[in-house]
Order: sequence, then C-alpha cells, then structure tokens
Amino acid sequence: MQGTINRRDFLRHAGTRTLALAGLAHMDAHAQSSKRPNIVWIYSDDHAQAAVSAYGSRLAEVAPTPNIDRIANQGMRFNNSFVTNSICGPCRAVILTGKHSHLNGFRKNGDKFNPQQQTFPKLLQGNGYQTAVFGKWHLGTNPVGFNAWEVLPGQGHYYNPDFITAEGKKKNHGYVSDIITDKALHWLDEERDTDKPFMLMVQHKAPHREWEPGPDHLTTFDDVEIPEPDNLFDDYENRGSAAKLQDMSIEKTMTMDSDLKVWPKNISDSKAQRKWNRTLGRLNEKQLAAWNAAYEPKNDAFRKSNLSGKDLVRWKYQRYMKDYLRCIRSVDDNVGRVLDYLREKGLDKNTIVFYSSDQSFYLGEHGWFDKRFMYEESLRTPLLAMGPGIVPEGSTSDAMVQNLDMAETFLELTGARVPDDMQGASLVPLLKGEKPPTWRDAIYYHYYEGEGKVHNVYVHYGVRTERYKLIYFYTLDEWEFYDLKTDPAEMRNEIGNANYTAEIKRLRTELRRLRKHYQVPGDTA
Ligand code: SGN
Ligand code: CA
Repeated sequence: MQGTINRRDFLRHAGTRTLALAGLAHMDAHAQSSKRPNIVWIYSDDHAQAAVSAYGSRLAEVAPTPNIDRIANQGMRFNNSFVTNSICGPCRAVILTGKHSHLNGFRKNGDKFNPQQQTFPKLLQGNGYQTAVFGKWHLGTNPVGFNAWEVLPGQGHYYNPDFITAEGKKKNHGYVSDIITDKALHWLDEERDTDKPFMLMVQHKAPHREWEPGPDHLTTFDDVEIPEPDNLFDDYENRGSAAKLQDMSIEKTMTMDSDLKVWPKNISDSKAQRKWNRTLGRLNEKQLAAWNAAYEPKNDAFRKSNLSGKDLVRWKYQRYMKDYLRCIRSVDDNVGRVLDYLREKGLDKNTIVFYSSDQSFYLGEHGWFDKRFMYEESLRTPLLAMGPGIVPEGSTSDAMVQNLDMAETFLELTGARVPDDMQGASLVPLLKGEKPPTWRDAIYYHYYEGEGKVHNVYVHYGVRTERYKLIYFYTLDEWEFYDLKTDPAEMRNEIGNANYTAEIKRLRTELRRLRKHYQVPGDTA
C-alpha cells in the first residue's frame, strides 16, 4: 500500500512539481521520465466482452484469451465498462477528446474528425510525452498530436494491408494484427526518444467483419462446438419495433461469400467480384493456397449437406463464431508479444497497459452480429488495466465507467491537468482500488447513424443505471424499459408494465438531467 500512497501524492502534486523543475537548467529528463509512467493502450475493433475469457462467459472455456487475461490477472477487470455511442469512429473520437459525440463533432462513421480540437495526445505531448499510434484509426483525417503514426485507411484490410503514413500510402506484406504489432514494437525499440515517457496506442483491425483469420489460426477451433446463446432464435416478441426492423441477423444479413467464406466456384456477378477483390483477392498465391486448404474441405462438406431452416442458422453461427474467435486468437498472440517485450526490456515496471475495444459485439444474442444498439451486448466494452504499484493485482471494479473517461485517465496518470471541458472522470482512483462516493450512478448513450444506413438500427438515446435501462427511439417515437436484474438478456420491454411506473418516471427525469449536464442540443422527450 505504501507504493500506492506515494503514487497518489505524486499525481496530486505532479503539476506543481513539473512547473518547479522546468526552470532548472540541470533538469535530468531521464530521471524525470523514469518517474512518470508509460502507457500502452491496446484497442481492438468489435471485440465482445463475452469473447475475453477474463470476463468468464459461455466462450471462456472453448476460446480462452490467455494473453489478454494476463492484464486482468496482474491488474483490474472493469465489470461495468460502457460506450457512449456504439460504433467505431465515434468511439475513437470519444477516447481522444473525453467528450460525447455531439461535442467532439463525430457522431457517425463517415464523419470527419476535426484534428484542430483538443485531444489527450496533444496534451500529453505538450507535457513531455512521446506519443504514437499504429493500426486502425477510421476518423477520416490523419492523426495529429503523435510523434509517430501509421494507420489503416478506413476499415483497412486483413491481408497485405496498406497503411497511411506521413509520407503517403505504403503496402505491407503479411497479416494485419502481426504487422500492427511489429510497427509498435519497432517504434518502442528503435525510434522513440528514450529520454521521455511514452503513450503508445496499438489499435487492431481484428476481429472486425469480415472476420478473416490469420495464417496461424486457419484451422483453430475446427474440432470444437461453440456454445450458442439462449436467444439465438429470438422472435422479438415483447420488444419494440427497432429490434424487428434491424438488418444485422445471422440468418438474413450475413452473406455466404465474404462473411461465411463459402464462395461460388466461379464468381460471375460484379458485386461478388468487388467483395472478392477487397477480401480474399488480396491474398498472394501462397496465402490463398493455405486458405483454400483450410476452408475448401469444410465448404465441400457444407455444400453437400443441403442445410436449411434452423440447421442452416446453426451452421452459420458456428462458422461466424469460429472465424471471429480465430481473429481474436491472433490479437491475443500479439498482446502476448507486447507484454513479453515490455517485460524483457524492464519497461513493465513503469508501464500501465490497458486492453479495450472500440465497442462490444453481438455473438448470436438476439440472433445478431454487429453492434449499435444500447442493449447490453453492444453497450458494453472490455476494459482491463495493469500497472505495478498502482493497480492491485487480480482486482475488479463494478463502477460504471465509459470510454468517455479514458482521456481524463491518461492525463491524470501522466501528471497533466484535466481540462474542465472534458466530460468524463479519471479512472485513477478506481484503478487504485478506491471508489469515490460521488462516482456516477447513471450513464448517457446516444446512437446517431440511423435507419436506412448499414444494418438499419434506428437512432436512439437513453440512460442506464445499475439496475434499469430506459431507451427512446425518437424517430419511431417508442420507449423501451428493461429491468436488468430480472431480465439481463433484455427480452421483455416493460414500458407498459404498471409495476414500473415510478421507476420509469425516475429514469425519464434522470435522462433529462443527463442530457442537460452533457449539453446535448435539442429537446428531450
Ligand atoms: C462495415 C461492415 C458493417 C459494420 C460497419 C461499421 N460491413 O460497413 O458490418 O457495421 O463497417 O463497423 S463490411 O461488410 O464492410 O464488413 S465499425 O466497427 O467500423 O463501426
Ligand atoms: Ca468497431
């Protein structure tokens, strides 16, 4: 505990101390950097909490993530970690700014991030940190505030991916999760200024759709049966319209070719050709030969089986999940490489490592894949953190935290001041095993991409407390209310249940309060 108290005192006084030292001509930058912690932020894309074995879900036994779990075992698992707007670009903009989408200006994928605005990497740089980002970015404008960066264009590609660099676009050979990690380790090893502390963001493309496994894991899980969720065949009874109108079901939305990897023997139409070009068409001869050797025998067996109805959905679920989990296997291997590197170089003693994902994902719950909804599976995101001397080993936190809190956390950890206009709260007290009595007891959510866009999820906003959730689908003018204690899978919309009238009223008041507090423009119903 002694170490923890010292660290807290250091953090509290860090601002004053830095100022005082700045005037000293003989200031030893190296000595100073050894006191301020480094940060490694490992951030994957669409990695469901349920597919991190440290969270102990139905998948933990069949598809463990031993390296990611090292972070939880040596540090903390956040049990109630949520996003503010469950879609890629917006989540990344929230992380950078510590502000909700309506204030950072990035509400939907396809928006352009305004790089002029205040972000934590710029503030860290100004405070003497080296900053770097490698991998998925998806913000429409190039990174600003980084000493080094190489990012994927848009969604990027799994095989032989291009990267945008300060010198233009560059093609790389190999598998994306390995390449992103190679770049990050190369920067740590050979390019950074070792006199300064660093903040490194390792941002994986995997396990995003279309779930293309790497060469090391093409047949992993071949002999395993992936457990199904209880509501794989949800009929959306007792729910609102939005759940029925979505276009993200395993049964109807998933494509046989690029999603499920059963391509026709001859591709004749131009749409399929375009999909081939952006997926398996990128593999070189050797990579494609390995791919076909792994998939074609399984595909032939499937073609012969003539499955239909529920059996076909079950087959699709197995194929989807295995590919998704194979992609995660490569992410996990690469997390292991980063952790091993830090340990070998002795950097682990002064580095705080986080693992998270832009948002979670449906793994067949409600019959779905994808995200977007404020329902639990996509509202949540994994969040693990380890840091010797700060984060107690093998600990957990039940506090409701959001991606909105990360910028503030990084700033406090590095001894920088948290600007007043950031909207989250630093997780530093929680990381030390304390829960401030004033910690939030409700979170605000708003999804903007909307109907007519990919997956057809209607716009909505809402509030979640520890037990209840109230959602307003405003273009449908429909409210939904769930009791997460009695109905954790959200199968019964209780908005019309008289037993909940008082609670619903309370949550409507809370929703109005939160929208005012976060300066959301427009009226609240
Ligand atoms: C692509 C995917 C969608 C996915 C969005 C957003 N289709 O359009 O399924 O919801 O990205 O994902 S795909 O066939 O091109 O893979 S996000 O993670 O970037 O927000
Ligand atoms: Ca994503």
